[in-house]
Amino acid sequence: MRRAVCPGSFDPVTNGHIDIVSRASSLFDEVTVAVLVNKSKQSLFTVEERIDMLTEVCADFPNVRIDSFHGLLVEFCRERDIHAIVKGLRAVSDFDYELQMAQMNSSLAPVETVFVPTSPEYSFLASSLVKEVATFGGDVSPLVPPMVLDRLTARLEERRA
Ligand code: COD
Repeated sequence: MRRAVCPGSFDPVTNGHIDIVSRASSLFDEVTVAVLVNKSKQSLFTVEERIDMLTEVCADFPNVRIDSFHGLLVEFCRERDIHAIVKGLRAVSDFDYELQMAQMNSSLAPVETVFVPTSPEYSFLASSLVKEVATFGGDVSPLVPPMVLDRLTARLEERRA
């Protein structure tokens, strides 16, 4: 069984993430989307809320499951017998850091990182920018699934109240 992990913060999941998960699901037998639990990082959505959103938007991919992890990604991979990490590459600016992480991860455990080039329509897309644009009233509807847009709008309204 060829297993892979798509790790990330997913705060919130965007169409760029879904594109990478969809392509990973066609390359591997089983794909785990793993949400990093990072208590030191301020997030807009809780880990449970992010898992809920991912579960809903990935429901059409039968070989994709959602999980969370804390600590080192390679430990998560070791525990689940996963030997591939799938990452999306948006631009050259992503490459330096992603290469460094890939090399560090493979020095720690028998895992390969597979880079999938982003689809051009998502090359500028990042969760942080989606949150910033939405906070200031910009239209992010082409960038996230409708359910995520609803939750994002509701969360930002709660924060403003
Ligand atoms: N197009 C294509 N791919 C995209 C896009 C897009 N528009 N947006 C995001 N992605 C992909 C990228 O591959 C990205 O890496 C991934 O989705 C997740 O993105 P985010 O922004 O949700 O998550 P990050 O970047 O905060 O996630 C970082 C990790 C959690 C992967 C990383 O910090 C990690 O592995 N941490 C665990 C601790 C660890 O093991 N550290 C040692 C590393 S050497």
